[in-house]
Amino acid sequence: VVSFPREYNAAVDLIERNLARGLGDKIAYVDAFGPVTYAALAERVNRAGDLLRGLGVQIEQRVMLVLLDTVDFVAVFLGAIKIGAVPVPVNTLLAPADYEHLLRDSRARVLVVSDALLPKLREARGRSPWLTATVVADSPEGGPDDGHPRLGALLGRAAPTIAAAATGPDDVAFWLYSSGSTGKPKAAVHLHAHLRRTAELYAGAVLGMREDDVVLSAAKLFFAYGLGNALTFPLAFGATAVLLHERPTPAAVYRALQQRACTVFCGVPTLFASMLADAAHAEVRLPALRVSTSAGEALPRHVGERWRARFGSDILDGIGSTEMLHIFLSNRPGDVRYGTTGLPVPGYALRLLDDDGAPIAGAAEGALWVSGPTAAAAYFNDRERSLQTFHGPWTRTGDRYARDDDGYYTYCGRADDMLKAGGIWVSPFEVESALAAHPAVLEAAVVGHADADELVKPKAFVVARDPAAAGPELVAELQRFVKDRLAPYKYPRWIEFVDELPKTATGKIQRFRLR
Ligand code: 3SK
Repeated sequence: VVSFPREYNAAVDLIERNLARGLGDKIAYVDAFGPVTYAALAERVNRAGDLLRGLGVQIEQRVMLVLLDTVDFVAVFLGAIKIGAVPVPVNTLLAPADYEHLLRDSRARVLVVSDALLPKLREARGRSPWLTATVVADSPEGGPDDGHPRLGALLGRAAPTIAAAATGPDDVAFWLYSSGSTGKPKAAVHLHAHLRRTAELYAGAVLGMREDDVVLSAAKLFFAYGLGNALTFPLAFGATAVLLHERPTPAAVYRALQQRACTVFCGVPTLFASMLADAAHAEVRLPALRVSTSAGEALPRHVGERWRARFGSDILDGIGSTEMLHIFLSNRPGDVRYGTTGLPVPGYALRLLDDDGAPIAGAAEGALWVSGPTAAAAYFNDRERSLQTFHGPWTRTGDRYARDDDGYYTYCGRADDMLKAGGIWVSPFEVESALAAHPAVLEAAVVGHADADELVKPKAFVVARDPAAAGPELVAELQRFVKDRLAPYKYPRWIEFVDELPKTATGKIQRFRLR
């Protein structure tokens, strides 16, 4: 792990190092508009920085990005960082009222929004007392601009070279909103040093990312997992990233993986399961793929094993968080234990705490805390929730984990999703995993539900692989299936079939909504 100079700017580091290495003509990105070389990207980053300066954005001021995954996202994100401003990429799937909160909370001065998404921000824009300009970026399908300037035209008039702000490694570089499972989103404040650190600790040391990699992330860039996968890591290693602006359906992902001969694929468990279940692509093989990663929620063992059997490469299940920026606990190439989340990523320390908050040694189950050099400095303007999460060098993850004698960690569920049935703790995740092992189940979520006597028991919401099969017979079959595998008190007393499960942008099941 290299130490940082006193003056350090993350955008300069991620972009200019590749030019110094002679990679100017190499393809950095392929998006829906075509390929972009490292030299062209460097220029576009400069132009974006210059245009933001021209709009009056000053050091430490926020710029909100509501952008689909195209190279414009990368250019505006890094251009803002280069001038010392603070980009705040936000979820592109939110409702209009959510954007009003985010614009006010962040006090963003400039909004850069994809034209296809502008209609959702029309009202929110007008209600923000801080916003001074809106810039509209082209999306592949097109959309309105309501008379606001187009990003492409502004970039064309901006300067191709600019001086970087004299920032340091501990300066604020960007914010990411963490949705959590309850409450209003809160902004995790990240520093210039954090991007390079995640690249070294996870992408370099765990994934072994290198210059000849071609990376596809199904997780979007506005999400910490996607930001690392498709922005920080490829740029840190001079690799190539493929950006998908559309929804990552199995068909879209298979197409991109095949067409671009991707070597690294970053997905989430539901997508891996749907790709394996997709009969239309049952014959597809992916010979270029050397490794995949999974995060967002724990990867069921059978999904990993079936992927390995089908494609001959592994999925490395890991866990990270918006607060820690990327993955801090993960399986390793050549050392994958499906059903577990593996070992701590070197550079991060983990501990399990008991119900009294005392650290537990050896094999045990408890609340997972993490310490490492990429932890957010705080949640912006939220002292109360910062105090609950950040304790000196330690960050409370809110997850429960079991550690075995060999030091491998297995996910037990969110601390606040645990339920007690008959006075005994039940991990919803354990029941969900048992259900997901049944061939008729695509995915499942389990919550506590009170029976007629007000006693809480597990209830399951199940997405059936074949909706026509969802009925009383399947309910009885699934209940029997779980009883055969788990302690009897854990079986779901009720099963409701649903079309899909409510999830956060990061793919975590929102059990509170089901409750
Ligand atoms: O959900 C995760 O495991 C994750 C991984 C990397 C970065 C961010 C998150 C939330």
